[in-house]
Formats: sequence, C-alpha cells, structure tokens
Amino acid sequence: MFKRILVANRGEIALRVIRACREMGIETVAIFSEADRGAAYLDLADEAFCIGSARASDSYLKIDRVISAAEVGNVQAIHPGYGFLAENPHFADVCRSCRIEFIGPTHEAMSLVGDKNAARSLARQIGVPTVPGSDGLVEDKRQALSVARQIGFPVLIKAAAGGGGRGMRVALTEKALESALDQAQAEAGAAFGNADIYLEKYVEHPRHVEVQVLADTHGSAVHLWERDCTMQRRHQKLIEESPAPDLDDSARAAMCAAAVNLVKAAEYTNAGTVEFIVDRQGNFYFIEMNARIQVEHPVSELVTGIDLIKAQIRIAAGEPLPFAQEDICCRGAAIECRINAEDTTRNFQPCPGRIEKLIVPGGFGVRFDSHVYAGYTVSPHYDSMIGKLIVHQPTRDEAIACMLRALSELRIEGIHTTVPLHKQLLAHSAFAEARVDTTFIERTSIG
Ligand code: MV4
Repeated sequence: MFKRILVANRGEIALRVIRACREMGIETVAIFSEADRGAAYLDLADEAFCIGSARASDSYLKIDRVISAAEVGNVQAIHPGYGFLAENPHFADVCRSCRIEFIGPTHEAMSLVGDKNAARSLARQIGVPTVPGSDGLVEDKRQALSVARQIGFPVLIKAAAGGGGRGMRVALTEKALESALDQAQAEAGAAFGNADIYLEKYVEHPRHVEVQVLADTHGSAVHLWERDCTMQRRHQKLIEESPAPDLDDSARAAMCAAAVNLVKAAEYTNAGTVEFIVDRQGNFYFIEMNARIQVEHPVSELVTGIDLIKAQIRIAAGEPLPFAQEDICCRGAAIECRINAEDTTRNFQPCPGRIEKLIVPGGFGVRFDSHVYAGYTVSPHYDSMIGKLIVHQPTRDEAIACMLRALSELRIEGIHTTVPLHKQLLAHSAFAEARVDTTFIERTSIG
C-alpha cells in the first residue's frame, strides 16, 4: 500500500480524500493556490504546498507544478479528485512517466471513454443500447441529412470531444440542420480543438440515470447500482439519489449489467460512471462514460456501504476487489443536495463572500461533506459548490423527510445558497412522485 499520496484538488473533495487516507494510515500532501491559502482542511494534510496563483490555469491545472509538488513531497501516488486534471489523459501519462501512480484509469482507457464517439461505437459493438443515430462520426452535410431523415427529427448534434452537455446542439427541422451543424463544428473546434461530431435522435424529457462501477487491475469489475441525477439545471446537477425512483427491476438489472460489460470491453480500471438517459417509456440508452470519481459518489457509498475513495486507492495500489457482485447490496434510499453559493432568485448567479455563521445538521442518517466553516470566505475563482448534504434512510419517503429536516437545521449566513431552493424542490409533489425530467427546473417557476 502507498505510504504517501498527493491530493491534486481543493475544497470538499480534497478533504474527502484526506479523510480516507487518514483512516488507511496513508500520509497526505495537499496543494493549494493563493486563493486557498489558510483553508482549514489544509491543516489535516501532513504537508501542503502552494503551487500558484488563484486562477486554476496557473495552479491546479499546471501539470509541471503538480508533479513538482509530488516529487518534493515524496509521494507514491496522486489522487486527482474531480474536475481540474482528473480526466486529462496526458496528466495520467505524465504521472506514469514519473513513476507516480495515478489513482484512476490508465491514460489509454481514459482516452477511449473521453472520445464520446469511440465510447458509443464500443457500446454498440457489444450490444449496449445507444440512442439511434449516425454510425460513427458525421463527415458532411449530405450524410447528416440522410441520417436525420432515417431517425427523424429532432436530432442532437454532439461533439466527440464534448461531454457533460458541452458541445451539444439540437436541430428541430431539416431547415435548421445545416446551420446547427456549422455551429456545432465551429464550437467544438474552438472549445476542444477537435471539430468531430456525431448525430443522435434527440430524446425529449429524459431522466438521467448513471451506474457507478469499480474495476480492479486483475480483470474484475462490479457495479454499485445506479444514481438518478435528473434534478439539474443547465447541466449542473442539484439533487442526486439512489436507487433511481420509477425504474423497473428488469431495466435496472439490464442497465447495471450493460455498464459492467462496457467497463470490461474498454479494459477500464478504477472508479467510473456509465451514464444513461431513460425515455418516457422506460427505455434506456448509453450516452457517455465519466473516468473519475463524481461529486455525487456519496449516495452510492451510503446505499452500498462501500467507501469509494478507499476502493480507488486500493485498486491503484494493485489490490484485487475485496467483494463480488453478489456481495453488493443496495440498502435503503440516499439523497444528496448540492449546496452552492448561488442566488437562485438571480439566475443562479454565483455569490462568493464570507460565511458569517454556519450551523451544520446532524443526527441519524445525515452526512455533510464540506470544507467550509464560519469565517470561511468563498472564493470567486472556483465553482460555487460549498458542500453536499447527504441523507440515508430505509425508504425514499423517509429520506425526503430526513433531508427536509436536515435542510431546516442547516444555517448559512452571509452568502446566498441553494438551500431555500432545495427546500422547495424536496417538498414538491412532483419530486415525491418522481414525476420530473431534466427540464423540470427550467419549466417550473421554482428557482
Ligand atoms: C442526450 C439527451 C437527449 N437525447 N442525448 C446531457 C449531458 C450529456 N451527458 C448528454 N446529455 C444528454 N444527451 C440524446 N440523444 C439529453 C441529455 C441530457 C440533457 C439534455 C438537456 C438538458 C438537460 C439534460 C440533462 C441530462 C441529459
């Protein structure tokens, strides 16, 4: 096992990784930017290095500085958390060249799933359901039109290098297709340096369900059931839960099995997430795979009892998975609310500033993953998430009641947060009855 790990991230996920390491007897080296100097979680690491100024591109994204900190800090492995360098195959490859274990998939597997078209082609090859669309990349307008006529409008143009909703464009009609293609290609080229696109039928009003997977370096792969992340706004998830409400047992089993098959076919190792959309008829389709630990991983931890960060570290150290698929049960129901420093009444505008007062909820089944405290100043330089409130109860109804109780205890003064919005969402009959789709927040007057 590793003696010392560098945590190449900040905020709540850096703290989450430091906590797991402490329990495993592993020393930690933290890195921070000028904007994060003095943050309390840094004291929990054994050592901390400043690696640059506030801008992420001058600190957390600078591969040479992160590697220098790892060398000086004398670590054997790097945990990237999520965001920043977590899904950068070049960084994973540099770690390997420097003989530092990257706690995540190999750069080859990461490159494969990072190419959304290649991942989709692999899924089709092995019989994982995908949305009807082009057979690979779309090369020209004639081909796009022929595919669109076959599958019918509306169609969705996706960038091969996109993902997470970036670089997508809907074309509602044949007339709109040509300019949508031009725009999609220009945007993808500018944003990702890769203008490759492919076409899918646009599935309207879907639910968003993803399967958590773990795979070791000995050929063993398992799933940890699914998470429903339908409650989101402009591709920013707000509430995640497990199990997915309103998913029948056979679809659930088929989706989880498909996720494991895909992971094996991609020779993917470590933790990952396979994303699906579910249409109104309950059909599911693979859309993409994420090669990282995700923000919402705690809901899967609570229903399965498996510490995903410890599992990631053990897999990277070459240990075999200590459980088989049949050992992984989904018990009860877990819900997570992302607490963001945003003013939901002003178009979710970020609200950095000083937290004057903080009261954290507790009690049976309540977990609060956060690096903030009274007196902490939320920086404008990074994303606005300041914590995650997660609950676990025997049933979904009890989890909703528990979350409402915990939200009512949670007091954050000095900045606007998403707490009032969460209270509204959790109390809404549409959420209780699982009658929401990915457009719910935009469609209703809430938020
Ligand atoms: C789709 C889709 C509908 N049809 N693909 C969004 C994020 C990225 N992982 C892929 N996503 C989607 N792909 C087809 N063919 C719907 C989504 C989607 C979504 C779209 C618009 C607004 C919110 C959304 C939330 C989740 C998924």
